Amino acid sequence: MYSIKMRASKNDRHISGAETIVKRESIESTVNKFIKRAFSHENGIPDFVNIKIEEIKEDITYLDHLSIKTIDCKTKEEAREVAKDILRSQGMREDVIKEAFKIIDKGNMRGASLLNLEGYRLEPNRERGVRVKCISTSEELKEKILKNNIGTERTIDAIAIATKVIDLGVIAELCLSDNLTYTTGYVATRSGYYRITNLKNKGDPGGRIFFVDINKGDIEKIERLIRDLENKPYIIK
Ligand code: PML
Repeated sequence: MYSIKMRASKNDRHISGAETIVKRESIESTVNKFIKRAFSHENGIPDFVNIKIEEIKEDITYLDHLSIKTIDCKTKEEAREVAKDILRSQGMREDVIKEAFKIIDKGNMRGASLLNLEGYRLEPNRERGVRVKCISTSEELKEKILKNNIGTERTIDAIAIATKVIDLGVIAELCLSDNLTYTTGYVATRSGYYRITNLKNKGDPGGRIFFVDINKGDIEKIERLIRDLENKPYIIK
């Protein structure tokens, strides 16, 4: 199996990214699809596109996806209350939740932020953040999501990320799309992947926060988690 990753930017600003894990015979068609995606993103035409193809030598973890539920909200305020309720139910403190939204609303996040239960940011490089890589959604799951209207194309990538991070011990994930017009975000926990409509307004920035129960001094644990988030291969079915 091979991991394929695409990253597109303009003037050093991230425009879009995608990744998957495929068999040898699907490499070419996947690369073509990713090139098309890079050049047809509503956030702009890139001046730099990076495509990386790597053989996966590690064992791949095959995992069932978190259950998906959509919660319809009419306004950003209502949506954020729903998101906060879910985060509170996982033991997150009010000030930490507030900090999480503040980080996302500031914008320009390239990767996710790791926030611990005391509200300390644990990612070693705030500019870069943490990237969840080496993941893919099975063809069956993609089809199920789209055919049954459980979610959208964006849900396909996001459910793989959310299922992987929760499996690796992240308590909850809060995500808003960096796509300027995509306003549905989500909160993921062990109990499911909650899509929340209108979690941001059109034009607002996006970002990802991983809430973790790790002390800020526990460097070994932080490094292990980042290594696994970035490199441990998962296929979500
Ligand atoms: C992103 O743009 O990558 C975030 C996607 C959020 C998807 C929410 C949904 O399931 O619709």
